[in-house]
Order: sequence, then structure tokens, then C-alpha cells
Amino acid sequence: MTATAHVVRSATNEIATELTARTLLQLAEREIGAIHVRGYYPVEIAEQVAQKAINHQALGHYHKQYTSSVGRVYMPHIDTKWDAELTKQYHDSALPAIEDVRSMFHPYLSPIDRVRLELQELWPAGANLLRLRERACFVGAFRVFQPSTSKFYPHNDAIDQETDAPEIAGVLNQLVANVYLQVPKKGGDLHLWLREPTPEETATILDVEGLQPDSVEPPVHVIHPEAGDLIIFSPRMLHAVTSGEDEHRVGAAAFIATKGPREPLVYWS
Ligand SMILES: O=C(O)CCC(=O)C(=O)O
Ligand SMILES: [Fe+2]
Repeated sequence: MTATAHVVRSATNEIATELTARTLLQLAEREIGAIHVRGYYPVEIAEQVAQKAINHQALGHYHKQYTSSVGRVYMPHIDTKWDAELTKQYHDSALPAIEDVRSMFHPYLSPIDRVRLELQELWPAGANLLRLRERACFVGAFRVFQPSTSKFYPHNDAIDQETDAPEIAGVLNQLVANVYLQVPKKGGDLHLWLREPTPEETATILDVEGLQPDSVEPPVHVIHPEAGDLIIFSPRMLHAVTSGEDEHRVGAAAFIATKGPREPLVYWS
């Protein structure tokens, strides 16, 4: 495989197995490919909340052609579509949505709240909820993949393609934390390419939010997460989720932006 000059690659393919200050800094610098902590969250609680997510009244779906097969609970920032009214709706519902997600795990700590606390404790300058134009963002969206039909085509995610709010100036990298609540036995794999898309691929992704799998080389990593696992990677690089066979795949997700070790991390969904 030949890497062209503009394709920014992860330096090594290594997957760290612990979430520490060091592995977070290495991931932010692309010195490692991902952090995969097995058994991060108790499976019994995870599976109960997965059912609540599947049946949630706020379950909707992503709006772009290649992502509309995937459900999500509460509006993610990508669905604000540069529209003032949708952006207002997103921020108006952000804090009530965070509270509702938290209440779904009651009396236990939610996995995204645990991730938030650990980022705050581990990152040299701490971590905060992202505010855009001084308004709090939502964090902790559930992604709900239906058996057989839902998948994410190879794509990337970058907050600067969704907003020009002053708070995102200086973002150097974006990470995403997924805690898996329920995973089908077969399929539902996470594919990581550890490279950014080319400009042509970026144009396609912005249009339909995904590439045809046969138009890209095989991924560097194929990971089958287990319920309860935490995986953090850089979604600015190409990634995909394959369809699962037997049951719903449910994950809780938070994007994380880094502005270097001297600035706090910020997170949102
Ligand atoms: O559900 C996953 O494994 C990853 C989904 C994804 O595309 C993301 O978190 O950006
Ligand atoms: Fe993604």
C-alpha cells in the first residue's frame, strides 16, 4: 500500500489495552492506533440499558444516505446540518438529554459519565463538556444498529465540518470513545484504516457519509467488541461498522477534541 503525501497516518498500529494518561496522549498524537479496554463496564447493567435504548421514545435515525440505517437516541451534533433552528433545538435539548441518559443507568454510574471523569482526571489540563457559542452540547448518544440492516460505511468524523463556532479553533485531533452495551455474536465489527481519507474520499463522505467498501483497501484492524468494552480511536481517520447477524448492536458514544496537553479536552455527541 502506498501512502500519498496528504494521507495522515497513525505512526504505529499498536492497540493499547489500558486507559491511562500515557495511552491517551499517545492516541492524541497518533503514536498508537486505538485504546481497547475490555470489561470496562458491567455487562448485566449494559444489557439492561441496551434494551431501554432500543425502545426509547427519542430513538431516531441519522439523516444521510449511508447512515440512515443506524438509529440513535437523542440528536447528535452532526444532525444540526449548519441550520440555525436545528442548532437551537440541539442545544435546548442537550442538558435534559444528558440527564435522561444518566437516569437510564440509575442507580449506577453511566459509562459515558465514567469516561468523562477519567478524561478529567487523566488529561494534563483536565476535560470539560464542549460548549459551542457558549451553549452546552449533548454527550452520550446511543447508537442502535438493527440486526442485518444497519451498518456504517467507511467514513470519518470531524467537528470542523459541522460548525464554525469559535470554541473549536485550535482543535488538533478528534477522538471518539464508544462503550458497547450489547454486541451481536457475529458481525458488528469495527474496522479501522488508521489513515485519513483522501480529498476525493472526503468529498464523497461529506455528500453521503460513507464510501463503498470495495473502493478502499482492507482495514488495518478488524475488532469485534464485546459488551462492556471501551474503545477509543481517532474518527478523523477512516472507520466503519459491519452489520451484525443475530441481535441489535448498541453503543454509547462521546466525541473528544484535543487542543494539545495544555488545553482541556472537550467532549460531545
Ligand atoms: O460503533 C462503533 O464501533 C464506531 C461508530 C463510529 O462510527 C464512531 O464512533 O464514530
Ligand atoms: Fe464514525
